Amino acid sequence: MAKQRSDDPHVEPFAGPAGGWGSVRSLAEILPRERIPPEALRALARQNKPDGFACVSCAWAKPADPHPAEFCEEGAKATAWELTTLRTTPDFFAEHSLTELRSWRDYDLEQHGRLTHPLRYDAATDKYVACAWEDAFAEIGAQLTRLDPKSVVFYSSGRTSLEASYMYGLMARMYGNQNLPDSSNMCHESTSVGLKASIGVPVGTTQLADFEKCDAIFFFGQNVGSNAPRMLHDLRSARKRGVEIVTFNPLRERGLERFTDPQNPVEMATLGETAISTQYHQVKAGGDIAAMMGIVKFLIEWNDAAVANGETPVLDLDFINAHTSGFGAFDTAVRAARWEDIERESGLAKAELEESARIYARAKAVLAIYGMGLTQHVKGVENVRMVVNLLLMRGNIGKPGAGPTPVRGHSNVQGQRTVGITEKTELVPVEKLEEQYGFTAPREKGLDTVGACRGVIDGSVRAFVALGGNFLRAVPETAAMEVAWPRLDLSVQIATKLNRNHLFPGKVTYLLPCLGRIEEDVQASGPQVVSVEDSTSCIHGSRGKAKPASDYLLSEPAIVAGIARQILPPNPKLDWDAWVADYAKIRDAIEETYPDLFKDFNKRLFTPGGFWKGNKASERIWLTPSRKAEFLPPTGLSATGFADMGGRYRLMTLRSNDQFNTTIYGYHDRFRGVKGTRDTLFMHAADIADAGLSEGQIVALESDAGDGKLRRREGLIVTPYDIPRGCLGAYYPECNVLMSVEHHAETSHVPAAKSVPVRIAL
Ligand SMILES: Nc1nc2c(c(=O)[nH]1)N[C@H]1C(S)=C(S)[C@@H](COP(=O)(O)OP(=O)(O)OC[C@H]3O[C@@H](n4cnc5c(=O)[nH]c(N)nc54)[C@H](O)[C@@H]3O)O[C@H]1N2
Ligand SMILES: Nc1nc2c(c(=O)[nH]1)N[C@H]1C(S)=C(S)[C@@H](COP(=O)(O)OP(=O)(O)OC[C@H]3O[C@@H](n4cnc5c(=O)[nH]c(N)nc54)[C@H](O)[C@@H]3O)O[C@H]1N2
Ligand SMILES: [Mo]
Repeated sequence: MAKQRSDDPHVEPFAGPAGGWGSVRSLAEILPRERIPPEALRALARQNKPDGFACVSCAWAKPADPHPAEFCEEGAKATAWELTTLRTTPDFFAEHSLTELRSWRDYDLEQHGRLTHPLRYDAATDKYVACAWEDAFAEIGAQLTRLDPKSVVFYSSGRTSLEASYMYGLMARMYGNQNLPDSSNMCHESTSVGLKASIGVPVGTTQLADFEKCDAIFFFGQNVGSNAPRMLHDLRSARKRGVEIVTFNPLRERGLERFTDPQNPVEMATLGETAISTQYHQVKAGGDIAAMMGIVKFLIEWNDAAVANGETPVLDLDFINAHTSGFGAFDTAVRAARWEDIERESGLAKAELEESARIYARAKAVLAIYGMGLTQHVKGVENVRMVVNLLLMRGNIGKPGAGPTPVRGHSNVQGQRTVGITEKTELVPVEKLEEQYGFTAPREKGLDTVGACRGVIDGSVRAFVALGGNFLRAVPETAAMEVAWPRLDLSVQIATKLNRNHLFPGKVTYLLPCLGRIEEDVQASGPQVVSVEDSTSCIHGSRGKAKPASDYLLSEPAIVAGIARQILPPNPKLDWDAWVADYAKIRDAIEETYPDLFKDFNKRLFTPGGFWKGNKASERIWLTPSRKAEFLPPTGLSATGFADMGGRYRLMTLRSNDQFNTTIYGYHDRFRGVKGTRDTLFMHAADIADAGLSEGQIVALESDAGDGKLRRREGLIVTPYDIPRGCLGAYYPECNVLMSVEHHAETSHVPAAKSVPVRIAL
């Protein structure tokens, strides 16, 4: 039986800061729940330290000079989640059929602890049963060999190491496809596409040291207190230096307002706290292009006046002339934009935008930090390119303290892309791989996440292999996907804990348990290390030391090799066994493929703070077709991609403070004051009144995608909240059922999870 949800769900304002005693208390609840013995806590102390393990939570940079305990509440939760002493054993599966488990909540599925044995689904009993690794590999191999490679998808989630990712991408290409969607397709792909087009690199240009040199930070759509809490240290020191932090977010997120450093005894003892944002603008969901348009409109106006009066120009005209292209068209578009449209689309008053523009115009070096609030929109790529437009106006790229700073999600999601997890041929040195391994690599574009979903639904995808993640729960269109999944010929899931995707079997189904990054990984040559790339392009070694959760676990590289050996002919140029025996050899192979990025990879692995793989845009070398940084006028002011109309709302699907993506740690969202439920529907009080609803009323949402399909989510509790009118907030992944797979960002195909058109139904 599924456990009952904690009683008395309610919402009350949270008065405390981010961090502080609240985060310490939150940990004190988690460690006993995961039955973590005190000695395991030592693992926490080694997190993000040279020769320790790279935290399995977020991708934020890890400083060379770490704090005494370089971990945060969220990192500690993620560590505890992996180190838990609870186990999901074959006995558990003997007791519970998949039909029964499908009625459980995400939380309860994972709360049984780590998977211990390789499992095969038995359709006769509707249960998973333990099997031998060699049998699993043999049958997976037989299935994949029989299928058309174009009908097979190799998904990966961004926690997987550089070593396993490189092997996985190579295996797919040698097998015959680049159907390599990853979690990045649902996340920062708008960054990868947008920044590449604008400045020639797919990643941010800044590093931690830039936080010490900036004098203003513009912060868009990232909930730092919950999703990258270690960055609060960097923001706090910037504030203490007097740096202005201008935030754009529909919600007043606590981490962006105030922070108490839980590792600072004085702040903790005195209940001191640092105010983070100096300006807070509650922009409408999808209103950032309009807001930035307002700012640049002021800059142009002030520049005109300065030039006319013979004063120093407000724009960095030398930079614009020497380094950029397209300014003329952009300038024309900005002058043509009307204030009434800007105010309506952003939801912000001209005077507010003027205040932000003043700060921008005064600052010599500006960081623009952003997250899912920009990328997960139909115009997500334009959002990113508008950030670049704003930065280029005053030369804020390629100088100390300035530049676009996308906050990546999973701890190695950026790195996976670096080493070949992509469906796009142009992002991979295919000729180099062909020469290195003696094969012909596919050139046909592979499936991304949206393509894979369409293929599962229309039946053209026949097999799905997942290296981590919870694809079926994280994607849009979850109801249709759950119906279609059992039609797959083969479903293979490589995972650490049971999740909802595992409960939907294909005709042949394996659930393969792997080591987590915190665990000791001993191979023929001895204990191994792996590596990850953080948000600032720094690469870190990671040494797991905890005792593995079970003797039957294999490492991710060993599992990939186990499959590869079955589906690929013997190759004198590639010895999978030798790679698994000694991961240093995989790193040598990575270095051979990417000599510029990974020079002396093995030697530099444990460089304090990581080693930087370099970034041409940060040197003002623009790898775009024009060899300049590109201004791009937006095609409109709204990022939502749909028209407003009566009864239609913009739904933002959000993370709470108590989850890591589809992993639900608990039912509280401390900073937003939510206790005991994830069924909250955040709504403006005036909208509640206008819609004739009342606080606490239970409603349904229906998607308003206009494609004739009914998508519905029941049981949401109407909750008055400080949120712009016309916008709603509710939690991901529970509301993914409302999302159409066709409602995604143009060109990057990131599902538009931050403005889902919905109506309220009773
Ligand atoms: N503890 C923890 N850490 C995590 C994760 C986790 O789930 N839990 N997930 C990891 C992953 S994979 C990722 S991608 C990141 C995600 O981290 P974030 O990028 O912070 O993602 P979200 O929590 O989805 O919320 C984004 C923020 O955008 C705001 N927002 C929504 N719509 C808009 C808009 O139109 N404009 C603006 N300006 N803001 C908007 C929301 O109010 C919210 O504060 O975190 C990573 N780290
Ligand atoms: N509506 C809506 N949808 C969204 C989002 C949103 O904001 N709103 N955010 C999107 C984003 S940004 C992302 S990144 C995706 C996340 O999509 P995914 O990355 O696919 O999902 P996760 O929840 O991170 O995956 C959790 C599972 O990973 C497995 N796992 C954990 N650690 C390991 C490991 O070390 N190895 C292996 N092999 N498996 C492991 C566990 O079994 C766990 O259940 O969701 C996207 N979906
Ligand atoms: Mo993400």
